[in-house]
Amino acid sequence: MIGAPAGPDGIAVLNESFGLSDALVFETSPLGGPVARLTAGSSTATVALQGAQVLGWRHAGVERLWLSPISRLGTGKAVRGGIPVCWPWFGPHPSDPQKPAHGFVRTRAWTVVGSSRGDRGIALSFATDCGPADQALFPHLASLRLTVILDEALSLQLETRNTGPSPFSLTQALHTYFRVSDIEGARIEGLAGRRYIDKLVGDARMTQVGTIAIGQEVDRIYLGDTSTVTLTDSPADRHRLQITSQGSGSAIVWNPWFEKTLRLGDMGGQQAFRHMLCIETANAGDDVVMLKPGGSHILAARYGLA
Ligand code: TA6
Repeated sequence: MIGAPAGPDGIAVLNESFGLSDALVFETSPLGGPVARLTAGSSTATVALQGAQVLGWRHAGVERLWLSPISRLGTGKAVRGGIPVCWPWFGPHPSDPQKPAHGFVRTRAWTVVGSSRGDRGIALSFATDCGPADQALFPHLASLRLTVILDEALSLQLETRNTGPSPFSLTQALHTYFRVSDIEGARIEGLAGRRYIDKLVGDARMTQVGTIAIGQEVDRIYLGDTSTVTLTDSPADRHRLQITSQGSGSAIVWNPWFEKTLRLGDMGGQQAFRHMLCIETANAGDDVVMLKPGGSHILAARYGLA
């Protein structure tokens, strides 16, 4: 296993060990840390070793993910945008507000553990463990592996294995920031009739009626069958993005709108909320994963043009 590279030597070792000619290249990102650049056909993706976080995905000539223009790697804070990995809890810690929101693996260096090229695309795998040093945060032992696959789509598979002697419960998310031309033109289909927890109304339980349009701050955990969701950029948009999930019983829809954008302070502009929309494949809310010793669970998402 190769840890986070220390400068050019580390990048050279990664390319020697896992590079795949021009299809998979490791380099130092302008954001200030090591990244992998994947190329498959006309698509490209960029993944940081920090958090095993996808930072960008360009498909059919269009950048599909939103990334704050003031994002930086190596600051100790999660990068705002792309696909942060939230684990082993989603949102604030259920009982200890001192613990970091969305868990503690999105800011750490993951280890590259494998790469492969198939006839249609590229796969790159990262790993990290929840070990003795993490027990104050999460008193269990676990191994994580995130595999990113770039072909005619972008797929992520997050596998958790309980490597300790005791069972534990887990909530998690692939916290994906999609780029939209203008939030008020975006539409989300596939969640009509689903119950959701409205985080902005005291966790009130509501039911989605029809297609989702966004005209204010939205922070909802949809429950039940959320396995196929479609994002349309605008009514005139021909490119409908389809999100298919596995191992997930919940999906979060989030847009901070204006006031929360100001409070967050790292969105890169007061109107940044107009160009992003989070649709997150998760196990969150009532959707909790229980893992026995030796058990494992895969949370997977695939993004492609419908
Ligand atoms: O997924 C929605 C959410 O839980 C929001 O409540 C907001 O906190 C967002 O995640 C971003 O969280 P972060 O810790 O990355 O600022």
